[in-house]
Amino acid sequence: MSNEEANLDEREFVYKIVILGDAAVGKTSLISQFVEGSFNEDYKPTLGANIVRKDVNLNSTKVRLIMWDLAGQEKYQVVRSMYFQGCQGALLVYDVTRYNTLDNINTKWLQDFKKYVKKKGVFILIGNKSDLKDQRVIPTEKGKDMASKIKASHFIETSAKLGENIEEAFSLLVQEILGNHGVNL
Ligand code: G3D
Ligand code: MG
Repeated sequence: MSNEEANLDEREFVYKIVILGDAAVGKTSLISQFVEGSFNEDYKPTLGANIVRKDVNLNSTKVRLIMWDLAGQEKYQVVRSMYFQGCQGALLVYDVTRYNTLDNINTKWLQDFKKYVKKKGVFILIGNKSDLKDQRVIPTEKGKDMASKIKASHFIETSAKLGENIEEAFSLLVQEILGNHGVNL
């Protein structure tokens, strides 16, 4: 096997993604579930952000994900440009038990993402806390409607508490980013 072929077999990519959504929708919980045992975070107080790394393998493609998670929403206002710098994708997260968290996806979080991430930014919509069946106020259909309205690449409901659909959610975003960069799996 030539060197070139060897390289093709072991491609490595590094992508920065941001997790966006109102306070307490479950952003940090989603990351903790996804990263599991190898939880590895680096809190940047000046940015008000946790930066968490995870390596994922899709077929023979290695992707190092650098996930930026807001720690306290107030600092975000002043450091938005840093937060979004070099970002290739976003998880837009709302809480199925609180209507205003879905409204804010379109009016707040997506507006920021579009403003600061000009080219090649992909995003998926996540309705979290699907395990809280009695407290749910946003039906699945409403989430789907919002996803098509804002042209999200995908829509998925998750439970960070039970660990449901977490791998799937991150994997959908990674595949979308790879596709967006012309990488065929
Ligand atoms: P944030 O990072 O978006 O601010 P967190 O949100 O991850 O800190 O979660 C906020 C609260 O929601 C936490 O509860 C957390 O346990 C809970 N939570 C997150 N995801 C889920 C979920 O899928 N289901 C349920 N039932 N709860 C969830 P506390 O009580 O620690 O504040
Ligand atoms: Mg958090």
